[in-house]
Amino acid sequence: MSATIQSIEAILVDIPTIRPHKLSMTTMGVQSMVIVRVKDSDGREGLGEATTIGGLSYGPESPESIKLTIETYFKPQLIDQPADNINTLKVMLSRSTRGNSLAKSAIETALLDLQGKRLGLPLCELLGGAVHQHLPVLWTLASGDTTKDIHEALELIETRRHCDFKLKIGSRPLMEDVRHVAAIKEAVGESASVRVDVNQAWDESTAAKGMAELQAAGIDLVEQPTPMKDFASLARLSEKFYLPILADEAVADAKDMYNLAAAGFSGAVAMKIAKAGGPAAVLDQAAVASAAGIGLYGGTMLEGTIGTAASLHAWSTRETLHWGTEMFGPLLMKDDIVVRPLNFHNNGVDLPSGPGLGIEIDEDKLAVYRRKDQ
Ligand code: MUC
Ligand code: MG
Repeated sequence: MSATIQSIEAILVDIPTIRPHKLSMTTMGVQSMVIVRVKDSDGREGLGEATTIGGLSYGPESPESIKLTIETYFKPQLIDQPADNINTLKVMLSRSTRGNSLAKSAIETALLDLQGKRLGLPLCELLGGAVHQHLPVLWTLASGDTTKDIHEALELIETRRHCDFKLKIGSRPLMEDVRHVAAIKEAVGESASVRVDVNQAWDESTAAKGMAELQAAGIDLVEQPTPMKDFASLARLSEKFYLPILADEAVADAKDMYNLAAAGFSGAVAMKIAKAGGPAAVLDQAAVASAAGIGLYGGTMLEGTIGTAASLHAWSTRETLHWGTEMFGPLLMKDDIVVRPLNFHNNGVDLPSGPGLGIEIDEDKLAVYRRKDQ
């Protein structure tokens, strides 16, 4: 008889960031994660994570709403069900619950981790196997201060922790942002790739001017310049400039990817397990993007080690990640809640080994950082 699901816990965890992380819509000083623990009748445990950016400022799910969705709506459906038939469990949740892709992603991750532990296989092998064991990782410069960002970048290049950078812009007047970006590009030089993320802050005409300036400054990629639902503007801008666009907030799942490609968009997509509903679900989107000739990029919601590892297992199965990944989330936090942190080196990170995610919770650290009033 197969093992059944016996308990599900969703734990709020708050870890301060190493410095303020400034995006166009908010500045983060702490990262709040929802850590999911699913236990089966054989005593095994699967881990998952759902993490938002700045509570509700980035997207419609908050850490508190994710905990509530999982404990109040998902848990009663999942308890006593066979743990090994993940597809059937996912169909059940998608029939009963619209949206809530972050909560679904944490559950899919935990069920895959559990399955991997049961079978003695790494999560990537449940997805067909890893093509890569080491994945490139860029770093986001987002202190909001040009001199600090340059200092941070040069140190990271020197230690070979990162050679590519993403800058968060969009909250300041356009030409101020352009000067900030151009100064950083000039300081890091030709060998470093510099990209920007506007996080939807521009209208189309500001974006056209911004892209012309950024193209001239030697920037390699412009992420989500215009509002997420404005597919037509992304398609028009992608026709106008050779500087490519990375669609992020616009594309959550395979269907969005299909619609954006059908609207005439070319460029690349930031895949995120949180937007798509999990490390298996996101690969449907990757297949649509690849079929449409759209480049792949391993995106993050600034997850901790559990969500980052789940994403790495998914990205490792793709032949080509045209723009690499940004799976640096654990490095943005002052501390971690796992026994063995991920190994970041050589401008990238190693895919963790061992059954499932290959990640183990440090119970003492979890006790320190779990929110006290839950
Ligand atoms: C985003 O929109 O890309 C990912 C990296 C980062 O610095 O912020 C996130 C969100
Ligand atoms: Mg983005």
